[in-house]
Amino acid sequence: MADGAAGLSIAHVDCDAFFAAVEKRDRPDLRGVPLIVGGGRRGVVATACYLARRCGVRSAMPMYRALRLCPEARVVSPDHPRYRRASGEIRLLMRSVTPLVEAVSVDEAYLGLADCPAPEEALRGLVQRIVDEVGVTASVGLSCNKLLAKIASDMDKPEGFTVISGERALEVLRPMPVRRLPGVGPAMERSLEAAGLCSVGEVADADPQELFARYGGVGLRLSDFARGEDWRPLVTESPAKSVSSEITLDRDVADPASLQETLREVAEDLAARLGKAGIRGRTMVLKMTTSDFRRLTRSRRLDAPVCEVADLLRVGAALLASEADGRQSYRLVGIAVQDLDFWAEASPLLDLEAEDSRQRRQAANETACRS
Ligand code: TTP
Ligand code: MG
Repeated sequence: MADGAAGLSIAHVDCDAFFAAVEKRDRPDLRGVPLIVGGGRRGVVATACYLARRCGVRSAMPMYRALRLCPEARVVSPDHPRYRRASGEIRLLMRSVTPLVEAVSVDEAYLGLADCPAPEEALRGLVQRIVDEVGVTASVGLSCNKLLAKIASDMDKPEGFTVISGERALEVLRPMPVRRLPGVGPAMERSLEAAGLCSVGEVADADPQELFARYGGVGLRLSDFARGEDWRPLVTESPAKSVSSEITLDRDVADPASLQETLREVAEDLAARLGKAGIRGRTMVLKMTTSDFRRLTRSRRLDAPVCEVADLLRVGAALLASEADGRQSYRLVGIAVQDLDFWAEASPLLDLEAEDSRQRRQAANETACRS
């Protein structure tokens, strides 16, 4: 069949301010006002509507800072079951366009449209159905590979519809800052900038051998990306087996109350990742490392799959209580969920099996001060 229209074979669809959009859909009193979804004990912004973003509010920002930037904002706590339902409905609508849907997170997916005779028309129809039938808006990027499709969907948010043809790719990419390329986080960005590579065009012009010498395979991939080349296929099934989060304490802790406090942080982090990825798990595993580096795991099979912080904490706390007796000290606390239930079919791109290990600056007493 046709290779899409003029090679426009991959779309990236990403809902706009997703959690906030579902809230505004369900609560008319929240419409027309700046809205922040988030909070919880650690108090970070999950997302903000575009009105609140005008004041500078962003995902992952501490709530106190967000409210300083936008004092008139309304704040609501996340309600994941409602977001999951909307996510599932959107996924079904996507599947009515093509069976080739790679879900990247709860509100975002790539669609393979190589066999679609009129991809642009099909996508405009999809966006309209998402508005009419689910009640939220989405932005679309259509191009010839994943890299360009994702960049395109982000270019004109919210309610954007951006097509980047192969011919236009370099013109669009070259002026962008390097952090727009997949895989460039803050550390990589600093390193590239220190080497004088601030824009995508500068990376494209750099000698690939030098990038390889400096960054290994990642450097070569960046070089490809910077020239608009991306051969990653669509992956419509996820191999992820477990999702976990853990905290390495920077000094050993024996006090059960302090360990429970650490567990709470781990549970909040894991719940946020599960919520974003659209995953639940039916088995929970507590992982601990003792001060003498023995690793131990305790698991429990549950009656129903879980992803909410309250459930993770309830089961995790019970497992921890049977382990931490106040005498043994520990250097790491983590939890994982297994037997995954992919209500939003997360993508392996999220690297879910990679353990999210964070170093704590202070041990449990600092946690107590912050709470
Ligand atoms: P995103 O698609 O990254 O953000 P968004 O849909 O809110 O806004 P945008 O218009 O820029 O796409 O994430 C989808 C949802 O995932 C988001 O609504 C809330 C949740 N989320 C978090 O809980 N924490 C985070 O740090 C991020 C980035 C998202
Ligand atoms: Mg989104």
